[in-house]
Amino acid sequence: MHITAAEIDTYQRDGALVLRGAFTDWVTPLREGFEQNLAKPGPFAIENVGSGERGRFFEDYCNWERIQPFADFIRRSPAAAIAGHIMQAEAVQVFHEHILVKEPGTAKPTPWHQDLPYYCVDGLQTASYWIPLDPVTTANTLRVVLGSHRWPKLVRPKRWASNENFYAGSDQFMEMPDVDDGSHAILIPELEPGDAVVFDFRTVHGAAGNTGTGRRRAFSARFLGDDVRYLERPGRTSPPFPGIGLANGERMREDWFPVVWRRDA
Ligand SMILES: O=C(O)CCC(=O)C(=O)O
Repeated sequence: MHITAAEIDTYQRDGALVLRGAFTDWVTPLREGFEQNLAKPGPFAIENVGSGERGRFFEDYCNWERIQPFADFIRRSPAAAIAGHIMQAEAVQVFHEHILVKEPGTAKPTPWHQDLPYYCVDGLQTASYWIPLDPVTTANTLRVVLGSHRWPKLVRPKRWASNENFYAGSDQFMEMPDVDDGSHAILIPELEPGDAVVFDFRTVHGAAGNTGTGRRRAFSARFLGDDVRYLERPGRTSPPFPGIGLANGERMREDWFPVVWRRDA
């Protein structure tokens, strides 16, 4: 897929870009990957809806090496190359994949957040894909606050299930401002399966619940550019990567986070 200079500019300016039809051929294999993942969740799987509430909001991540369709997507789809171009990077490492399943009748929203504060990395060249595997409308799609990747401070991360602070006692973050008051440009795209929103790890995003009648499955692949380095956070990160063995400022180890694309010389 050819990425234009205008699309690169949009990504740099807005911290997000919509790619229509970019991964249509990957919808069937990724759905098969979801079935494998749901049948055998990994050690970090999360249920965000308690037993007293309606619906199910399931997440899992870091399973791509054991789920062939996910590994194929990361290594063989155009995702890494597109990420490299829009991040203006020379090489791209995979960080991890993430699946998010909201079953019909789930009121639980995904709260506004940035991904970077949950992660054990820092850097300006980052890209996360959000690829719906079911059609989404303005009622249940991803919502993105345009330009929020340039906010001067990171937003305090919270636990989605309980809204508690993700880290104990840290003053380096600001509280999430009110962005629902009309003061911010918010992208709320209707999408078909295989379309994508790609966004910077610092871009604020969220989603409503899924109160309709169909499932809402979204696949995410997350990529790192040249300037990304390991950063120890004030507690266990999400994903946690136990035993990573890196010190602050080190490049992410290539045996865990392989280089999946390089710019042609
Ligand atoms: O799918 C959702 O509800 C939220 C997705 C998200 O937060 C992410 O991909 O980082």
